[in-house]
Amino acid sequence: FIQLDTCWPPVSTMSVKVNSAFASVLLAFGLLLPCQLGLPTTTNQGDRLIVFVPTRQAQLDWLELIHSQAGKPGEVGENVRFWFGPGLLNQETIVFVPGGDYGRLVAAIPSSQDTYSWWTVQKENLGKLVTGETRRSSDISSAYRTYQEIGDDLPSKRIVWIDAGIHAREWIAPATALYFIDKIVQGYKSSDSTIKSMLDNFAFYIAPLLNPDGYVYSYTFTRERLWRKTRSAQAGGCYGVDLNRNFGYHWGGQGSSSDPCDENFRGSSAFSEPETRAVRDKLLAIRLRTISFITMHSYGQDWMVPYGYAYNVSVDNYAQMMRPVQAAADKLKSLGRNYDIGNSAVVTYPAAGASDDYAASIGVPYAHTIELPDTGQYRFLLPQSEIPRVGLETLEALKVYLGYIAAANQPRDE
Ligand code: 0X9
Ligand code: ZN
Repeated sequence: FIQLDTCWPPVSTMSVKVNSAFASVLLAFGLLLPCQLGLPTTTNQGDRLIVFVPTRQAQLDWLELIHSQAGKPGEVGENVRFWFGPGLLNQETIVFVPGGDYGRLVAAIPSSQDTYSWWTVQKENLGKLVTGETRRSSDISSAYRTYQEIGDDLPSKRIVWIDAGIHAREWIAPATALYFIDKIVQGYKSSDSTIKSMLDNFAFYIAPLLNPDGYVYSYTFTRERLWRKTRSAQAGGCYGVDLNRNFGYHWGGQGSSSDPCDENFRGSSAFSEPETRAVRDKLLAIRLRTISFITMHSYGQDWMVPYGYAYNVSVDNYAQMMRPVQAAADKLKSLGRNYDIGNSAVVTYPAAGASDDYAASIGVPYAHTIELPDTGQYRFLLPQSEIPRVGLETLEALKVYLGYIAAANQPRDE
């Protein structure tokens, strides 16, 4: 999951959180701009790091004794921290000594019977490092970040949800989601005013690959490039569920199949799949803050509005929902790309159990399936040379769309 956010005024920061609810691997990175004040101040003056090299058993025994005194009130070793060791003879033992304990410890060190000292102070000014490290830097990776900066949530922002890759073969969708992430991060850093206001207005929750198993299968060239579903084992020796038929709103209806071998297999029950459950659980958790839900697919060049589980069913706020969509389509048209807009069953076909319907059903004010290019020349096999154009036009369209929503809507309170 990728979450893009900025600090609420007056401070500004941006964080990107990536974690996959679907894979066992957790990937997380922080990406920030200057945000908050530095560390709380504690005095660690006089803290030192001492390196001991015991060459005699008595010295090693003494280190063990000090080691055993950790946390024991009144003992010399009470506050001493062993960062390394004690180990064997002739091995370094690294010890952190708080400033207030230094004198007492040094007085207790058994004197060397050799011509050289068996210990040296490696860092006299460790306290400065402990307290003096500030994280002020506009560069993502050149400073340590706070928990909040790395991924805590900012409840005041309205959320824009963007997902992609729920269908394995629709490769342009995850590519476009990644393009979007890249450009808004770059744009924010370079103070692009439109992108800055977009990120000041909204928190972005972006899941660029909702169906990783299917995507991997499609991406493995010896397998099936045109695979659509997941890869879970099903009855009858067939594989996969169409995740976009597995959501729990009018699950089982038109355009979905009960046949595990069918491309539109809906699964054994609503939310039978971990991928759809993960989406559901996250969406429910952020429901009241989420103003827009966008799921990216291909192909067809359509920007759609629920409901799509049947013909002649519509959301109550259809007209309201269509306004920013119209603005987006106008923008796309000016960029030479014709999009069809409207009710999803009409624009494509009835398909029950899809995520756009589910998002609308739980009260998200704007919910869309976007079918990215093209319209039939390459279909699912759009060459990757098209990524920059599709990425750019989609970014421009989303800017217009979100600008419209930002102007027309206040935060929800329910
Ligand atoms: O069939 C789908 O899931 C989507 N088209 S695709 O070719 N990408 O598979 C369209 C879904 C539209 N939404 C609803 N009908 N609810
Ligand atoms: Zn699709």
